[in-house]
Amino acid sequence: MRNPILLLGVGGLGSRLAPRIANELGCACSIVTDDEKFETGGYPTVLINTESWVNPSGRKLRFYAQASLDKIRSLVAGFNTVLIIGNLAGKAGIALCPIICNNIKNQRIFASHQVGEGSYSSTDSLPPQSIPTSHTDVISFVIMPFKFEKNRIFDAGICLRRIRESSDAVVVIDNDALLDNNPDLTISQCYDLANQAIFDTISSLYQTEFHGDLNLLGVGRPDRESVSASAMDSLAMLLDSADADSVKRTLVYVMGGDRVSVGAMNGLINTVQTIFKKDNLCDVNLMISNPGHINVHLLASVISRTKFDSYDPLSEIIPSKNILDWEELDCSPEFSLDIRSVE
Ligand SMILES: Nc1nc2c(ncn2[C@@H]2O[C@H](COP(=O)(O)OP(=O)(O)OP(=O)(O)O)[C@@H](O)[C@H]2O)c(=O)[nH]1
Ligand SMILES: [Mg+2]
Repeated sequence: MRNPILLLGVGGLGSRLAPRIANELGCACSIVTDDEKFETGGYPTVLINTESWVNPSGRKLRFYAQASLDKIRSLVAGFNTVLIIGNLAGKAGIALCPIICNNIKNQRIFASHQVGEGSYSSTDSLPPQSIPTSHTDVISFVIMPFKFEKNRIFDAGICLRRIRESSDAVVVIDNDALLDNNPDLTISQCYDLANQAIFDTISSLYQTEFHGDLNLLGVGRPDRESVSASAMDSLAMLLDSADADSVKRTLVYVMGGDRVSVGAMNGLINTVQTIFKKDNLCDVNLMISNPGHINVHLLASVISRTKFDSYDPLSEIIPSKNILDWEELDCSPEFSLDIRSVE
């Protein structure tokens, strides 16, 4: 990961979480949202203008977002790493995250093309920001819906697939796995846990290596008595979304690690290694945060199938190269027809 780093909050959750993390870390933050009431707090913000639509569908929102792509490009200009925080359980996250990732990727391809061909000179009409952003790395942090959010599951599955294609790494926090393994928690406690885990992971960025795969984030509960109990929560959450055999690499975050005994730490790592059967591939990250709480998160790189593939069942049969217009994101353009479509 290379400096300068930008945290880009997308949609409702992104715009709530990104400023909080940026404030703590002291790094740059920008927001893309469709919420007119969003208080920017001084952060550079692109507001998607949906004209007269009060509650546009996701596809309508995506259509209107295309008019703001230049503004989004200038938000990320000059940054070497962009960390996108988006909610694939939310309408805005589903609508905007894929086009933002795609936009940054295409810009990268375009810029390297220009440089590769040697056709760029300072007098070209190419905007100056195209050069510094030519190697922007994109790491996307996305939240997946609860299984009862049936209307979001399919779109979230497709959206995740698109984001994987245009990001250098994706970190997934699955609300559903969190709920499955902690049914006693209230929804807001679930949110807090997931958001804290994103916060902890991004806060320890400088000690973390992301691999260009899908990374699943298992979240431990801070109210457990021991590290191993908290680690079991994270493990259960991970194994809810993927098989242990498909995990290529695991990173163990121990929050409040200064208060954990060396014996407990050793036991924890041995257990994780046994489960994933990958000797020497377990990194231990000791994080001293959250005073008073000892907590374990697991970040696992997954190489094969996850449960999210089944969110879009056809994708398991038909590869994306065989899907007509896969590169074109579906949206609802504004046409003036005699037949009204009321969304
Ligand atoms: N983990 C977590 N999930 C959230 C949070 N907020 C919303 N969600 C998920 O997103 C779903 C939709 O909630 P919304 O409040 O519409 O989310 P939003 O990000 O504001 O969505 P938009 O307004 O479309 O941007 C919820 O049912 C949750 O699954 C949060 O703070 N943490
Ligand atoms: Mg919202």
